[in-house]
Amino acid sequence: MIGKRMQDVMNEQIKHETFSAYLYFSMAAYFHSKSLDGMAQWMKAQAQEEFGHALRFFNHINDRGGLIELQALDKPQTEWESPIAAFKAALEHEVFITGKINDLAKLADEENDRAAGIMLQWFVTEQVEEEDSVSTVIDMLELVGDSGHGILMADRELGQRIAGPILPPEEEA
Ligand code: OFO
Repeated sequence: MIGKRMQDVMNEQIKHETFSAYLYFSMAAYFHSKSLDGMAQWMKAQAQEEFGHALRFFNHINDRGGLIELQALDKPQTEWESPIAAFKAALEHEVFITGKINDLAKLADEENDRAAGIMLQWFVTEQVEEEDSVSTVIDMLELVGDSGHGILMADRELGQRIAGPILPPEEEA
């Protein structure tokens, strides 16, 4: 059985992960409006991953007899100054999410909640990857600078990203 504090903070985390998806959909819409369809595709794949993250918390609360309570989402930002500004905002958001995961891991330790601790380990590793993949895009766009040709090449490259399943089949409840 999940403890009340862990249940409540995981419910909060469902909101944060779903907001991540919402924010990345908003960035995808921004990129489409600039005819950068590859970057839009990258963001849509990222948004889909975020739904998977929300679903992992949803399933964890449910599997442990807790109460799932969905919360209201804020409206995400809709415009950015440039493609690199959008990716920098995505990195800033991922750093925020990493902090939330670390807080959850700390709570799991404090409450001696081993089941949550094991589940959260996946997220600790995932956040390293999340920050790294956005940083790599930022590095690429910094190299390209203001070159229109370079931005189009980067757009083509980022459009190769394919969204995987929301959850791997073995984790679907
Ligand atoms: Fe869920 O990792 Fe990004 O936000």
